[in-house]
Amino acid sequence: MNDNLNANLYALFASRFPADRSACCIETHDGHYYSWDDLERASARIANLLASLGLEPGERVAVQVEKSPEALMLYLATIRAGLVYLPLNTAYRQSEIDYFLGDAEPAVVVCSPANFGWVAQSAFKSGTRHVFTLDELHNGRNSGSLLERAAHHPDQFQTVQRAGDDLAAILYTSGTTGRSKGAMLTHRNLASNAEVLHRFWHWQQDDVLLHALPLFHVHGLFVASHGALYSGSKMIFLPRFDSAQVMEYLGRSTVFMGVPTYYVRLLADPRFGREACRNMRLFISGSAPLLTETFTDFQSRTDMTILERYGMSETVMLTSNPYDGERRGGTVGVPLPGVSVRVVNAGGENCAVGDIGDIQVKGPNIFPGYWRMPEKTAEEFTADGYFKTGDVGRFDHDGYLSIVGRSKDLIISGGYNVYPKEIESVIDEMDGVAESAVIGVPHPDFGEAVNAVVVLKPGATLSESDVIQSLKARIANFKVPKRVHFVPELPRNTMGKVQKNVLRDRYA
Ligand code: MCA
Ligand code: AMP
Repeated sequence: MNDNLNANLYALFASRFPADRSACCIETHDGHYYSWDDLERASARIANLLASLGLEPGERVAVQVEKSPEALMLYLATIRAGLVYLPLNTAYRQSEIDYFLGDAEPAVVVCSPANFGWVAQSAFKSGTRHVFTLDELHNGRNSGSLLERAAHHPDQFQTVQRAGDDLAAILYTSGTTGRSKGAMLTHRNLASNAEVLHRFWHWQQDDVLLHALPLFHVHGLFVASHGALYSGSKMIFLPRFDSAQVMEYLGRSTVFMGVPTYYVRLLADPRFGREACRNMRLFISGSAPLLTETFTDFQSRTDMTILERYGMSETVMLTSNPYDGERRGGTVGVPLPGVSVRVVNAGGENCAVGDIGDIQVKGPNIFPGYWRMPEKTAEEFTADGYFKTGDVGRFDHDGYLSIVGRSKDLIISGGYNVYPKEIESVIDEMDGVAESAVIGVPHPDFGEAVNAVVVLKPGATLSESDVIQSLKARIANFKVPKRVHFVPELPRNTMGKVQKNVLRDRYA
């Protein structure tokens, strides 16, 4: 089959890797170098291993591992083999993993050795046939690790033929009501966004991306690494964001992407300024609102302007401030080429310039729906095919979009989404709790911090630390409230609905 006709995302990337495959593709913080050739061969070996398991195209490979070049190779191998990649936040605990694996029913699960026992248990319960660790030692041995097994397979692999609308990945996003939903993303969704961002942000092959984001979300995986893979540019991989380490590498990098917390933390270091950024071409921010204060502080400290963009797991990137034109603070820029963005009123009509309404979007990057949730999917699209983002915004006269709020009850803490409903359900199950409300309050580092407001049953003696400790055992740490406030009753409106705005004002 002609590879040019193959809509497999990997085939697209491979067609754009540098001619010199011995060039450096990934450099790690601990001094390891991987060439493009290494990337191709390692992903071929893993793809061969996956193929040898007799999986059908479209089966899921769920992955909860620490960030590493090998994790990226596993992602690429999954795509190459025609399988569907399901990345999982390393902070997720057992009850969260139980749900994701039960819902997605992956054929393969890859986890870290420290979690092997409970993840394997959860995986086999959900019908998973194969559980691996990636390459780390397990009980002092590395037998059974995916990479060790893959080493016995050939380093050439014919990328599996896929159509544009075949699934490439599923990303779980929490729901305002009920459980998390798996946003299905196709090869076309991801390819179209990579192409558009490549042009819009003026990626060049000699760019060097300083990669400090996690690899299990859209930002680190589909925006950052896809940008570098598509333009054949080198990446410097840091295991996590650390401002001192980022500064150490900025002098050798040209592009950096982060959530607003990264910029707040860089600016908190007095050494950060023009000199540190002398080699840099582009700083991009997204995943949460960038405060105007951070935007202007950054400008005055570095003489550079952060480019803010906006996206979602369901849609990848939607809007961006321009590369050449004015980057306007407090806005997320203009719709990307090929993406249609509209702001509508309660009646579904387009709002006038400056008027606030619901943001709806359409384009080749918009997901086809939620995994095994056709009714939920139907609810989230309009009759004319626009996806309802749940974000609220307005356009200005020059076509720049500002996000002014959310119609969905969502907290974004340090770039991670937290859905109050999920945390409230876990708190409400605790002995002694009558009811609870979870809110986001402004936080200097995380943008918003999760706070819980709890009403106890008569006679109950739970303390703030009891609630926090109990939550830490059950949910990912970034979702755990930083503060728990006890009140005799929750404020309600005449309809009986909890007035979260009153609580937000009280605890801000
Ligand atoms: C860690 N902690 C947090 C967060 N991260 N608390 C609230 N919010 C957070 N985001 C807590 C831990 O539970 C721990 O608490 C304490 O902080 C220290 O943990 P540590 O791991 O050391 O924190 P850190 O390394 O400083 O991490 C903070 C971080 C990280 C660097 C801001 O959260 C991060 O990299 N965030 C980026 C998220 C991201 O990639 N989002 C993109 C989503 P304790 O001590 O009590 O245990 S993709 C997306 O949104 C869309 C599509 C888009 O537009 O991009
Ligand atoms: P996720 O569900 O993780 O894909 O997060 C998507 C949500 O993050 C969007 O619906 C927005 O609410 C928010 N978001 C992403 N980028 C920005 C931004 N630049 N400014 C404000 N909110 C953003």
